[in-house]
Amino acid sequence: MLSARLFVKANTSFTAVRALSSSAKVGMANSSGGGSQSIHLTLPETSFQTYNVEAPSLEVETNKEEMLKLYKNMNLIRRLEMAADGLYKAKKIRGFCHLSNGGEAVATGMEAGITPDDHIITAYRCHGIVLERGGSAKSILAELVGRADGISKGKGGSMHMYAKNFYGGNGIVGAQVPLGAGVAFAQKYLDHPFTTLAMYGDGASNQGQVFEAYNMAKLWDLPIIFVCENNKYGMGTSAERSSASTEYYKRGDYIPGIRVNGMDVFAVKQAVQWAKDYTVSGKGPLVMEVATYRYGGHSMSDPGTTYRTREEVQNVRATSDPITLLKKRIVDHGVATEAELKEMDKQTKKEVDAAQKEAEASPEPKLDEFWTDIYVPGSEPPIVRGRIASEVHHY
Ligand SMILES: Cc1ncc(C[n+]2csc(CCOP(=O)(O)OP(=O)(O)O)c2C)c(N)n1
Ligand SMILES: [Mg+2]
Repeated sequence: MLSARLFVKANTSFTAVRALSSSAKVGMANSSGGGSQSIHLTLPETSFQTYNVEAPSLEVETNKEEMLKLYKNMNLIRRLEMAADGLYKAKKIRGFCHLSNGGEAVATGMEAGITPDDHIITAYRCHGIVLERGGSAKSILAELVGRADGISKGKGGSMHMYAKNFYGGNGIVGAQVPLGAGVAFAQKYLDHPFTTLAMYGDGASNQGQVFEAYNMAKLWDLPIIFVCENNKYGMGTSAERSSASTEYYKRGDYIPGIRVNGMDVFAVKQAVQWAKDYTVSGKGPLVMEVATYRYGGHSMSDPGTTYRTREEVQNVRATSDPITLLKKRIVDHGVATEAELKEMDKQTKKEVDAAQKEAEASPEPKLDEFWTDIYVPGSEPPIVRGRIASEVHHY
């Protein structure tokens, strides 16, 4: 009974794949052909719900090049996570590992809506964002298997990866939210016209520190977007069980908010672009709830089937999958055929397979690396203790 109720709830905020194609049409603003031919999309009205702010436009301009790039990136994330899944099951990845299958449109849409100079901080479900922020598939997979070519030199693992203007990969639920406010404060202090996306989950949304960060951000009108990634569960607890209100976009009270269909990469891009303009214009913070879903368990140690039904997962896959949604748009607009996209998928798989091979061939980090990247060079104390009291390193 409970799972049947969740099943319905989990799908109310998604837009079915079928609903999108009817409202889209191709424009010919630039008839020179190739990647620059303008394509006009009208997003479904269900794409956005707002709180104390006017919604972004549903009219979107894109082109062939962008559509294929978004498709490629989302597929790359999915393949990468599939490779991680296999490596974990083969016991080549140890420790924690949280995958983001189902949530690809969030990472890809966010990056498409900002520039590399904007900032992102998130929790542990971070592989796709690292990829979007410029980390290579090889560097991410090498990090997962603890090798020297890893993006954190094999010392961080799944939850602790960084890239330019990306501050992790944080394992403590919610802790990244005030840190994100700090990053946004730095932008304001330095007079930089860049926004910060501070991401957290539905499970983190009720923490006190989230509301403390909201308060400081509004007091100082910081250029920050508090992105609540509502994937319907925090570990094995549904959003409805943990939150007295699941309207996470209204949780900012005095901060305006927006709920976005997080399964539609163009809706995410449009909302983030709009939110960036809003937050850097001096109007202060926004709360953005992205409605998404995770196909896998919370982490690799959770089969993800004890607190929800297999039918629920299958139903989301069948009706709201972000990659299928974009694929349909691409085909409907004559940008590429199913066969051409299949060929692209094959190529993406090959790339990830090659990256995995290279990652596994990478050496383990040298033992000297135990003592690096702890302090800013020049600020080290005379000694640092190792794993046991007698293991001491002198700088
Ligand atoms: C302070 C703290 N409390 C508890 C945990 C254990 N924990 C890890 S993830 C998680 C659930 C978080 O769910 P959500 O915020 O919805 O993120 P999601 O995993 O769905 O992406 C919990 C309770 C933790 N890592 N940190
Ligand atoms: Mg969650």
